[in-house]
Amino acid sequence: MHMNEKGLSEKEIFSYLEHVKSEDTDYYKVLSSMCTRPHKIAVEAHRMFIEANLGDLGLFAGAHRLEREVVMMLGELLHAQSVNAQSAETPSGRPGEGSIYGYLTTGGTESNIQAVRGMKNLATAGKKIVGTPNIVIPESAHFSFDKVANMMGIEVKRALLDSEFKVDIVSVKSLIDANTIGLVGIAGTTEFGQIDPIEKLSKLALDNELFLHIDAAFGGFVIPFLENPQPFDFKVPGVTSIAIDPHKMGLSTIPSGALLFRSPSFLDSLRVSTPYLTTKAQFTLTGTRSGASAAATYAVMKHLGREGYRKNVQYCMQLTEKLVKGARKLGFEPLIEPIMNVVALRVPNPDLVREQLLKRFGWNVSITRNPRSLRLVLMPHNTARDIEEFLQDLKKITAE
Ligand code: 0PR
Repeated sequence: MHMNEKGLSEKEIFSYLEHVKSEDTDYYKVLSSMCTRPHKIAVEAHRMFIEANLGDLGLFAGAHRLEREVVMMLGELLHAQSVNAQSAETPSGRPGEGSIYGYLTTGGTESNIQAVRGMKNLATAGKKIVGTPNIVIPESAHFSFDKVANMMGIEVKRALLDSEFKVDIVSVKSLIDANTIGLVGIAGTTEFGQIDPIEKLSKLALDNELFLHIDAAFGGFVIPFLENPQPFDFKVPGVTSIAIDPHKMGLSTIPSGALLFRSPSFLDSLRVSTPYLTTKAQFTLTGTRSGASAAATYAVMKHLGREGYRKNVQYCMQLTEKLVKGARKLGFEPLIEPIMNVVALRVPNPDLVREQLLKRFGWNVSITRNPRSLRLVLMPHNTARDIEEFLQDLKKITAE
């Protein structure tokens, strides 16, 4: 592929793009993804703000307003106390008083990186750390923490899981030492959809004066809308930061993530001066960043409201129950009773079953690492009929 000297016509370009797009899935028969088709109102709003750059807030005051409003709505959802939203940068460069502190990221990976970067900056400014600072995370943490370990000059220690795939508090405790700066808990693990014992982690964090980051990239738009939500957010006193992704169960467009902090000192610790911009400081990891995703997230959150998200979660949970019930009839048990719309199914030879499901029937499923099992994420793009068909296909493959 080379760049031609003379430009091609729009028609030529789009005929090629149509052709290439046909290689993408349209989410039909996808049971492996934590993303889904964005809500159409999010797509419209995204288009409307397509050129907005939140890296230069002075030029894009409107998009910035939408970012602040989204941060405020997310703060409310996650029980942050105050009411005036404050996004990552303000014209004065200083976070305001009585605010919800946070900004829109590109997703869980950036949020996790920034949360740990904030911990490191604050801890090394305050504490006498001799040697390499470390954090303790669950064994089940998303691989974005491998990137944290690789880029941040801190040690990442992994605590064992209990029989229900929640982090084992005794193991976390045993890994804390004089160089530990923070803990991580997960509210909606990537592989099992499990929620760590956040209140116990909170107590450990408070007793040892540690930061506690909650990765609710997936669960943030699920747990608040479950029938019996478990405590995972700022209501739990030791929680210092939360990652939540509108581009997963929030039904917004990619790239829409968010990182919220309990206190302004966290944002301040991420500050970099931006001498020649229209604003004095930036607290974000990326410089140029999408205002379109702020508009998309604003639009879908306002349009759906709590009721809309509750219905969305109810729908996905009904699919989850249907799948588990059907799988049990075939003799396959889930590794845990699903907490949210993620199912890990114990089937014989999961790697082979996965391969056959794709090759023979076109189903995209994934696999958990330890133990190896069939991982299925039930998303708004799936239907009850799909689940019935999937179960029939699973039966055919496993009966042979
Ligand atoms: N934290 C948790 C708990 C996650 O599940 C994920 C992503 C992240 C952080 C990182 O988020 P970003 O990828 O937005 O930076 N979990 C999904 C996964 O790894 C991401 C995904 C989504 C993968 C859709 C595939 C896919 O089709 O499975």
